[in-house]
Amino acid sequence: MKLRSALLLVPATLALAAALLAPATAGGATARPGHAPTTLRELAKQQHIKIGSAVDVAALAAEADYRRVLNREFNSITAENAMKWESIEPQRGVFDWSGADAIVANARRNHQAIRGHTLAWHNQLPTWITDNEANFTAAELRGILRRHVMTEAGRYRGQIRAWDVLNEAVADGGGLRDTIWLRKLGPGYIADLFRWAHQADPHAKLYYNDYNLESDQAKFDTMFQVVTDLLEDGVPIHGVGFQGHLDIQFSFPDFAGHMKRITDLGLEVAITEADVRMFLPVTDEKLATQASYYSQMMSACIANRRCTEYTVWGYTDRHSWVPGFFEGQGAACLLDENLAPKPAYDALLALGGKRT
Ligand code: 9MR
Repeated sequence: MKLRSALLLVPATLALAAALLAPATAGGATARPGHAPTTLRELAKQQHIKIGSAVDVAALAAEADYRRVLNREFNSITAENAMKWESIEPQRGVFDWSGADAIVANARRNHQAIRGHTLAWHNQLPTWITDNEANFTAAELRGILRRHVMTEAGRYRGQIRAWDVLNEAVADGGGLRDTIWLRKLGPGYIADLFRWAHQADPHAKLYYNDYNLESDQAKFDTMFQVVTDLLEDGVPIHGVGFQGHLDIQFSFPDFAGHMKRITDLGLEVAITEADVRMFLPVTDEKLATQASYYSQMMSACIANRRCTEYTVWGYTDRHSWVPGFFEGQGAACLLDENLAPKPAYDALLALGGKRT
């Protein structure tokens, strides 16, 4: 298989990659050199973190090579779309758990932790909700949201390591995002969500998850205030997910510093949706920058003892959301369309060693 044969080339490049990339670690808590891992799963074990990937449920069912590499490389998974509201309850009261169940079953067979994504979001809601916003009373909509959280988190009770309870509720540039939930229920919906999720699955770690927290200071500040208020009110929140959708045209943002602000509160952090996009065509130089960004995100996680997980938003360019959302951009994943590892993959393996 392509990946296996390509892996034989890794040791030759390891020393160079390590020399180039490892020193980027913030705070001096760099991984010590040690036994070089040959898979991300091995790296995860050495560093005592979960290394995960978002899973495309159609590819999981249809592509044996996709499945094989997913299960070999990752000890955690997130459903890319299959656990979102529009997927599981497309019509009111009509549930379709097939995709989510298939992902959970595959993860359990392969001893992978599961990140639940996501209980409350403003995107990928079923039309029976979005089309009826004006018709629902606040009490009715609150009941619908509560029942959704209790049903979904309850179904997978005990099987989910961490839930993205609330996704992207802060606006770009700061302030709470104007969503159906905020408009109809007011800001109190946030605490409600976490309390309901905790009731439904008391052992799951409950996260707030968002993008650009490391680069949009006003957005970070609003999130920080929300999280601090929740903690002061005794609401069960355990972590903040930094999605990590990066673009090599921008400089590498301060993950370590922003993650530390959160972990200083006693919370966990995780990189939950890492990918690093570029304008096509791909060049060696762009791939080197991409490798450095993936590696620096991992280093920031390894350096922070409360960073529990590093999940990529798809591991192969064969299945990536990027080309469909950013015109002219792509090649954002660790492996190419043929599942051959890119320099970014080697750069992550080069961080192998003992966690200090
Ligand atoms: O990768 C997901 C893509 O297939 C969907 O079409 C898209 C719809 O908004 O959502 C993508 O996943 C998003 C994730 O759920 C939340 N953070 C941003 C991700 C990329 O858009």
